[in-house]
Amino acid sequence: KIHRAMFAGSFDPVTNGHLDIICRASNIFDELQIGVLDNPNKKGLFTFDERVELIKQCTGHLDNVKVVSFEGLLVNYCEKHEINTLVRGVRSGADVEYELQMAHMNRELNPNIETVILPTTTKYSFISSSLIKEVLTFDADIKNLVPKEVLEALKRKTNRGK
Ligand code: COD
Repeated sequence: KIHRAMFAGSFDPVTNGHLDIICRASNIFDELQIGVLDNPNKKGLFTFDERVELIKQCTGHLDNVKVVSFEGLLVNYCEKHEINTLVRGVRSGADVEYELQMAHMNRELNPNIETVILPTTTKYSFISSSLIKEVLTFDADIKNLVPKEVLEALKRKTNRGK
């Protein structure tokens, strides 16, 4: 039986924290799908296509990783595509609270799909897409926080950064 897992998010944009979870999860499961939420009502900095493209560029070296889009309930997508595990990353106690609530809800919606929570690598524990966008508006140096493709894309999009 193939053990397929899903790491879902908005990834606006993908960071070194996300990538760390992606690399580690790809070592655990046969196949890891990165599910990018396609929500036309939520306008991010990057368009849906740009977010997908950036993740593809940063994960091209990982053979068993596939980038996909989903809309609607995540567990419905997973059931349809024979994915039985949801991977989530946690950085802090606050993340744990939020992730537990999501895990319980997803289990209520589909008891056959388990959530596996990976703790962040310490050096990435303060990184979030939203904080990166915030500090960039003040021209902060974020080269250690995002993959180089994302750094270039952020500079192009915002005309900011070092
Ligand atoms: N280190 C480790 N992990 C990290 C880091 C870091 N520095 N930064 C982020 N992460 C983890 C997050 O904790 C999360 O697990 C994952 O990376 C993705 O993060 P985001 O912020 O890009 O995405 P989220 O958490 O906003 O994504 C939420 C979903 C889109 C998955 C969720 O809203 C969803 O499933 N929506 C579809 C509708 C649905 O099914 N809703 C019911 C949910 S119970």
